[in-house]
Amino acid sequence: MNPKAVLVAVQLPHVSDTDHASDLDELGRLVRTLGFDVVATITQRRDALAAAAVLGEGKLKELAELTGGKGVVPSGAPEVKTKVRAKWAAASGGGDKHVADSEAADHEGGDGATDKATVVVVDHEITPSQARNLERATGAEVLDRTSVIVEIFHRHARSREARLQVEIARLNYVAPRMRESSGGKERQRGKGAGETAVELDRRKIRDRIAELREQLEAIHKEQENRRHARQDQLRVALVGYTNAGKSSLMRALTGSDVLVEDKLFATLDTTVRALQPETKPRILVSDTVGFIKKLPHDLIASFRSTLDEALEATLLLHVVDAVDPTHDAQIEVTRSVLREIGANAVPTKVVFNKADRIDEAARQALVRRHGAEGAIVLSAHDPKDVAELSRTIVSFFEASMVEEELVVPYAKQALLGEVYTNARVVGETYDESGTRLTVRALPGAIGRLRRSLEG
Ligand SMILES: Nc1nc2c(ncn2[C@@H]2O[C@H](COP(=O)(O)OP(=O)(O)OP(=O)(O)O)[C@@H](O)[C@H]2O)c(=O)[nH]1
Ligand SMILES: [Mg+2]
Repeated sequence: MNPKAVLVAVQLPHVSDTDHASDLDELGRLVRTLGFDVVATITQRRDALAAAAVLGEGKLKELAELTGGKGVVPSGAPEVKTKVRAKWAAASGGGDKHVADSEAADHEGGDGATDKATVVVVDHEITPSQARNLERATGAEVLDRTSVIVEIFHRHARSREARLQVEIARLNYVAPRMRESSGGKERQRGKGAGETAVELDRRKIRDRIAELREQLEAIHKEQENRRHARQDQLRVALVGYTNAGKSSLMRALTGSDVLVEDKLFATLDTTVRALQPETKPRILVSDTVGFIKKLPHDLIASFRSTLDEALEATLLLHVVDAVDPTHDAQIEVTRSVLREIGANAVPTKVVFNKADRIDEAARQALVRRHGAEGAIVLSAHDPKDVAELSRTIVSFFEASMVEEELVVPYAKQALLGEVYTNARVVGETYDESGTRLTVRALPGAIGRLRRSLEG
């Protein structure tokens, strides 16, 4: 049996009912991705979050009935650390410690009150004292949206790079919240003058972040070299909201076996594969991390290098889940993240995916609204659609390529391989100056080849 969670949200005056509902729906999916059953949702219309514990007194009691707490914020000394915070604090101590995937199971233990929810997830950024008060009133662990996302990233991170990035984001996220973490007082007493425990913790965290950044830097150097080697190649990147079907399209377009899951943030690493059937020169397709609204800023920053892949693409396919009723909002989120990373100048084609799950009227509505911008409506599960998308990609690159003549001197025949990788050779003759090749390639690639042939 999965541990149980209750969602909590305040509907603020400027938020419409539909936005409120879709926010909560998405939060529910995030929480389920983390392995919880969502057993209830408590919402309240208020002008602002209650300063003490997010909800007003009455609603707080209602919530506590689901979690088995008292429903009031007790006055007096604070409680013990929660598990998640304790783990974060432990992780900041050093070592590549990672919370095992069994973390969700931890919540099951404890007092054995299995019918009660053990976690309360708040759909707002809350202060540490609001979190603590809620914990004390409910007896449950309290997470906010950001910590849920950070935790999913943490679970799904596979490569060393993604693990480092998530660890940095966790530390960045936890450090500013350390001030009120309990347990500090006692340690402080034992320490004498100078640094307080909190300052010590913060310094440790900063040192650890610096250390992690160094390791990440080394990985990035390596990647940059690899990217440099690929810079003349034809590159298309799949970007878009989480769960839109980027990896599914990646699989279909490249015949690869990247992970596809009905989970949010299934993909955290960028994978690069050649478009199938292979073209000359070949076209590389990259799959990227998905976006989500209210994505914590430091998470965007830490995944920026993963997204550099998108920045360097010649073409972006912006994949949209045509079935999701909120896809317009998802398109906006994706566009704003692309702007933020500076990828908004890259030519982009919008691809409405999962067309097998919408009816003809909905399909036509999409074409009417977005067809003029060149949007495509398709299904990653339909081989015909995928073949057509593939042809669209190929013709995009064909249109960007130019045909020119290159002379490879006999002394430089070793460069022939490079020409064949980065260009399509459509004609070949020989004379006293060397091999004369008529090639088709992107103008940048031809320029670079020319320089290395003449240099
Ligand atoms: N019916 C239908 N389902 C699809 C289609 N494309 C993807 N899906 C499903 O949608 C879910 C998400 O697909 P993914 O390809 O993992 O999505 P993603 O965009 O890579 O998601 P993240 O990596 O989590 O950001 C999976 O359950 C897929 O099977 C489609 O064309 N039709
Ligand atoms: Mg994916």
